[in-house]
Amino acid sequence: MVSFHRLFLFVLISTAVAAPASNSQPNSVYSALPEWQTVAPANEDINNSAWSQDTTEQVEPIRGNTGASMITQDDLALDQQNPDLYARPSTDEGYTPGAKWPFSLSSNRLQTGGWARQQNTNVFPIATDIASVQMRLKAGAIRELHWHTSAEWAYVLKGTTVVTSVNTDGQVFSSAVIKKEGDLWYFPAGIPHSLQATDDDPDGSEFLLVFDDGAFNEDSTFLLTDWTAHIPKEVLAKNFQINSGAFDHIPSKELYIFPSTPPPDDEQPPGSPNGFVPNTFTYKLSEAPAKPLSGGSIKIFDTRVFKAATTIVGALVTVEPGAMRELHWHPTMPEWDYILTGQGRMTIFAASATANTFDYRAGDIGYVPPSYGHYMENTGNTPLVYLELYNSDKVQDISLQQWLALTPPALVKAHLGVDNAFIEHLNKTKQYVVGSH
Ligand SMILES: *[C@@H]1O[C@H](CO)[C@@H](O)[C@H](O)[C@H]1NC(C)=O
Ligand SMILES: CC(=O)N[C@H]1CO[C@H](CO)[C@@H](O)[C@@H]1O
Repeated sequence: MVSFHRLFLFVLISTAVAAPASNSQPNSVYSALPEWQTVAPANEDINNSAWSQDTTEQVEPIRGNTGASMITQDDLALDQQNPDLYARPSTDEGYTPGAKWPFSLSSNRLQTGGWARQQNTNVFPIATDIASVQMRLKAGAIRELHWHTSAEWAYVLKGTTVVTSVNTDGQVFSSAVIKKEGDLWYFPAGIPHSLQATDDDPDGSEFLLVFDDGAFNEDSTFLLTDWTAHIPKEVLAKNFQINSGAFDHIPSKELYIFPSTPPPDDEQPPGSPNGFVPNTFTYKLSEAPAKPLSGGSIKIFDTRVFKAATTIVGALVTVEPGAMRELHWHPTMPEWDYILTGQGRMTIFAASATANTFDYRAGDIGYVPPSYGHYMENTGNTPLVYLELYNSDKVQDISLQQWLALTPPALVKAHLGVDNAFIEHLNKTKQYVVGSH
């Protein structure tokens, strides 16, 4: 059938080329079969998940009449959590890099003051441009004074954290208490800072740290105590112009995360003769209004509202059950996702007939390289809330629907074989999150 159409098309084109040129006559090429009719329509086979994510049933790698049962032992819990891997949709093809990393698979560094676990290219190679750390500090505990070569962006998950910082002009960062879940902080690359949990919450605090470099390693940051432990005492004494006895108690190795007394309420840093940092290092995302959408809501933050955060920007997205973050891509920005609550699935389209689907739940990380087409669909019965972050200074995307709505209809029809009703239905406004259908 296909070859017949191809032949037919060839004959028509040859005729058109051979015919004498005439602008007044309809060109015979116009009667050529549209290309979409010469190619088999997209597969209508089973395209939904073979079972719901997190089912407790015995699952098998079977979809319709493809696949077969598994006859040896397998990790059933993981199979149940990942229906779109274990029995992938028929629309998946080839192999993209893995685009899911559960923090549960990160090796957790336990300290007397709390813990920290990280995701970077060591464990999640696709994420070349963004790494992350989840950290818990007990009430009063300190993540010691330090700096690092990448910038640090943070999202408060729970509790109150006091942050301190000083910039290269000796200006001090003042409004330092990050109280609310959903608020942000940001420290530019190389700028020193500290974090300390207060006892506002008896559990202290927990937060998500995101770095603008996929190879970032939490164990390779520059720590105050690690440095002083590696400087001759007389050099320390000369530097501070004081007797070396002042350093009798400096630690012999780094402290990293350690217990301490909770800071008093509203403790302020020492006043600086140079004043305060010009662009504050915190942003109250919790107080920013969410833009309501047909399938949920979105809060976008970038340098237009949070000036200091020049390398990590993004959106807090809420997708109601059955709804979906629409098909889109980001022209040049890699996307890093963190699921806060609920569950969802995402297919990343890598061009060259390559697309894989991944299932996510709270605590999982997703990643989408620049320009890869994708969506995020809520597959659960509760709202899916997640962070979509980009290593960029602006939030930018191309919506598939908006693109097609703003393209000449004949061109769209020639590609997809859609009718006028579809063309009229296209919305020229970016939807972000579409409702269930
Ligand atoms: C297009 O989308 C906007 C925003 O969601 C909505 O307000 C509007 O009603 C839609 N227009 C049509 C014609 O559906
Ligand atoms: C076999 C199957 O479930 N096919 C479905 C693929 O998706 C479309 C659109 O949701 C459904 O209409 C089909 O029933």
